[in-house]
Amino acid sequence: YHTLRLILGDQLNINHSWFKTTDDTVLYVLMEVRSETDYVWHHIQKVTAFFAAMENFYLELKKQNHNIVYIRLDDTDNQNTFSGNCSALIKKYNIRNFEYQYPDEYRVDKELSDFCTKLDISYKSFDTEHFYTTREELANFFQDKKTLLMESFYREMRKKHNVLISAGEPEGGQWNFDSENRKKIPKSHNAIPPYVFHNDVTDQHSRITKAKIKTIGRINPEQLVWPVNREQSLELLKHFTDNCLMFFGTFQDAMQSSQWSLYHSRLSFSLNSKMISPQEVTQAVIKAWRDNPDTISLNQTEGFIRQIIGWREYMRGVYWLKMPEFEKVNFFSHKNPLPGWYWTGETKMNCLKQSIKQSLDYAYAHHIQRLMITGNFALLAGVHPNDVDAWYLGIYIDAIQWVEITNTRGMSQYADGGAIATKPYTASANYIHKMSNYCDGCSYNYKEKTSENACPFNSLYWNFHDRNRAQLGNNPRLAMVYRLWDKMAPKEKAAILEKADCYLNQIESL
Ligand code: FAD
Ligand code: DLZ
Ligand code: SF4
Repeated sequence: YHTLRLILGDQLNINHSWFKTTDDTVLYVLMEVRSETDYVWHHIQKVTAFFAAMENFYLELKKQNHNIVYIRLDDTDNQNTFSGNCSALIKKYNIRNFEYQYPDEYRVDKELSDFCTKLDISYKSFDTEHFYTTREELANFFQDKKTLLMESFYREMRKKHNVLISAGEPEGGQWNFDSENRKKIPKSHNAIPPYVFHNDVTDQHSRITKAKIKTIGRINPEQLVWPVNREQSLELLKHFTDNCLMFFGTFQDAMQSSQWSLYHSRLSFSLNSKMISPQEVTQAVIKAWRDNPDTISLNQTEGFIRQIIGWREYMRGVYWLKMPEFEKVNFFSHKNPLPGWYWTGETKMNCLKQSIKQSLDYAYAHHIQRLMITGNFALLAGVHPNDVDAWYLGIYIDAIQWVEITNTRGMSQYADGGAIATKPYTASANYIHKMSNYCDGCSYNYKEKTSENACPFNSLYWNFHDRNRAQLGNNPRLAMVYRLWDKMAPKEKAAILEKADCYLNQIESL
């Protein structure tokens, strides 16, 4: 072979121009490596899903007559890093040219560019041909602007890619229909069950177990629920447009006990591994909306499109703008460890118990559970963002650092001091009660702040704003919060702060 082409586990894009023609001088490689399985404690479903998807991709390329090697975890000559295995292959096959696609993660990007500068053969890197935007596009867009406002980036994306635009104007005369969305699930409403697969990943699972890789969460390796190839990813997309899109916006922020995904698409793993593209998801959703005007309204459609061409591309751009400094930011100087029950779900707080248990069961929680339950609590409790990141980066099926850290450290923990969010995403029990039925089955009382079994979110909420007043007091979006706090009687304030201290001191047993 003349050329070695490396494919990373999250680069499973069969429509990439690399694969348009076969070339006998090109050798492709996919590899299971400890550098990727061990940089954090991943959920076992995430590692098996990545391995299974990688193997299916390997089989597909083989079927299309490409030369490809697949290095398994248990191969005796596995060097367990991308660069180690590539070096060995370059030597073995007397390769004269090395090629790879831009990694989405800073760490891997650095590993590969360092590797290349040491090579004595030629090398070249390629776009992944997946995202709407390039790495630098967001930085260029915001160059002369003071803030990184998602909404302005999103509108630009709509116009540039002609998505939900008619005669130069936003479809329906508005860019955003959020005011029609975000309803609680009514008692009489039965949400449809999640569409799941039954993939047998016992092979991958036993490899991981034998290698003694430290993982978290639960799995039934005979029935992995996640899509592990392109066909299944497209099937999940079809299920979404047929059955979920019609309620997506309406119930986007709702949470319900024992309902682990409601009307969310669960396409994040398929997208982040690049088995499907954001363009085809966008097109399918718009087609479903146009074909079904009686059942699918614009607010559902726009709400979903904003996640794909807005938030997802935005987070990617922010990642490349802010890394590597982003890994270190800690605006509030938070230092507390993550409570141990984040790893077990063993807490009396029902909202946290439900959100964490389902994360351990399915490697999944939907956005509002991540932001307003687990993220909100960690922020109020002053947990070090490193601990928060390590948890989110491991536990979710879709967690790859570019989209994990921007959402966690940035959006959820406000550790960037407001680069992404205009105010910290905090809430007391009032919000959780409004958007879910969690409080109905809880040992704590959502209405209480200081009594014996008062909901911890209530006192911690005020404690957070009181202790961070120096940093947040001038934020106009928090003026109301501080006005309310200042209006409270000194005795009540003292009781709330005392209750918060008491809860923080016994956080492991909450
Ligand atoms: P849906 O609700 O159906 O949304 C559709 C798609 O839109 C998603 O698949 C995703 O690709 C995209 N999307 C939606 N919201 C966001 C967002 N805020 N940022 C980027 N893309 C978005 N998403 C990840 O893909 N990986 C992560 O590691 C990740 N970590 C998160 C951590 C925290 C603390 C928070 C608050 C959010 C995180 N998100 C992450 C964003 C979002 O919660 C998930 O993308 C979503 O829950 C995935 O489920 P879904 O496919 O059913 O999404
Ligand atoms: C997440 C993951 C895991 C668990 N294992 C592998 C692996 O063994 N080999 C691989 O190529 N990729 C894996 N991945 C995905 C990578 O971590 C991902 O490609 C990088 O983070 C670059 O974005
Ligand atoms: Fe969560 Fe408090 Fe409601 Fe319990 S009462 S579910 S802890 S918000």
